[in-house]
Amino acid sequence: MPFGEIVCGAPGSGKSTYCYGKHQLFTALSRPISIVNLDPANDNIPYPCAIDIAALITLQDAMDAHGLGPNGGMLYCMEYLEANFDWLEARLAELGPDAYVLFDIPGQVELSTNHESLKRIVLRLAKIGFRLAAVHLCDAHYVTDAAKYVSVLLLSLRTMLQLELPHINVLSKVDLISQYGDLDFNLDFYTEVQDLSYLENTLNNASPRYAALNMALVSLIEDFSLVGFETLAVEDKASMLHLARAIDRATGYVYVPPPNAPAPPGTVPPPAHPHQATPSSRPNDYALFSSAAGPMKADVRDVQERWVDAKDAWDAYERAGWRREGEVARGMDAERKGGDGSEKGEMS
Ligand SMILES: Nc1nc2c(ncn2[C@@H]2O[C@H](COP(=O)(O)OP(=O)(O)OP(=O)(O)O)[C@@H](O)[C@H]2O)c(=O)[nH]1
Ligand SMILES: [Mg+2]
Repeated sequence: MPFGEIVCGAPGSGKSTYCYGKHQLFTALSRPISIVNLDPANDNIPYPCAIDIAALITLQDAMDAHGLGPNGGMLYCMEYLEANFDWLEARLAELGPDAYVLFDIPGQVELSTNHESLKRIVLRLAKIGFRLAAVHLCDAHYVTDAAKYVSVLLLSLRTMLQLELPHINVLSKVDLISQYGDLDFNLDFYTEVQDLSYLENTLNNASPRYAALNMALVSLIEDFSLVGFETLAVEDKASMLHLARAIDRATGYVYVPPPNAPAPPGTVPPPAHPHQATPSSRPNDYALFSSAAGPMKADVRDVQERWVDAKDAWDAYERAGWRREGEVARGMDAERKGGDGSEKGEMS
């Protein structure tokens, strides 16, 4: 059964970078992954692209053929893709039944909030067997301003209601958040969408005229308590792994490594003879149920410490770690080459 993610979000929220980061991570983990670019305006695709909408239609084609501007052209491209869904279906079928597919969606938000084509494409993907989650990226800098945070909450809620998929909202580029000044509250206030009445003062100060309306919107979001956020710093492996796990839980994806895959660190090796097994042995502890139902390890307080409270100290600590790794690698390289700089043969 193929699984996948609809990677959506406002322009520049980090969708293509996330797809590329996930491709690198999953390739290193030997997990299957393919990326489908559905953004006809994506000229510089950073990742290896399994299927590219440009092979069907480009934004320029749509604009030239119908005298449309870039935004109208984008909507036309999505409608054209919907009308030619069998083109996409045939190419997806080539990826095989066990494919894990990221769909990189254009940043035009009406595609995921009120235009019907993307929704119908998603429905048809579900019909051909895809188990999908929507991964909705929002730039983390919006949480530094109460009014922008309210608009992000509304956008996330609207996207959720439109796509009707298991939904993960993500505050992307959290590594940059400290650049935008101090947060009024800790990060968990924003990610868990805690008591939003605390935003009242700031909202009142920003636009006193619409304070009551803002508070009505806020209480609507609170009443349904549907919105929450994960965080993402795409260069940070722990952050990517945490998000991947949250998405796996949402789709019900369980990765069982192939029999010849190297076991991850900490796995208890199987006994040499079956009769030597002791009750404390935990063979295959990285497989099915431990990955599906195990606890989520990372905590948003760790994210707060890493990227807000002690960012400089953590950056310095990581840099020192990379330097040490580099020195070790260089030392091993020099040893392998020998004193005269020539490669030592295996047999010498
Ligand atoms: N520091 C930092 N920068 C990021 C991160 N994710 C993305 N970026 C940067 O954000 C910018 C926009 O990223 P893209 O991946 O092109 O965003 P997009 O959502 O695909 O944009 P559109 O396709 O135009 O809608 C790029 O300069 C990325 O390098 C992140 O986690 N941390
Ligand atoms: Mg993009």
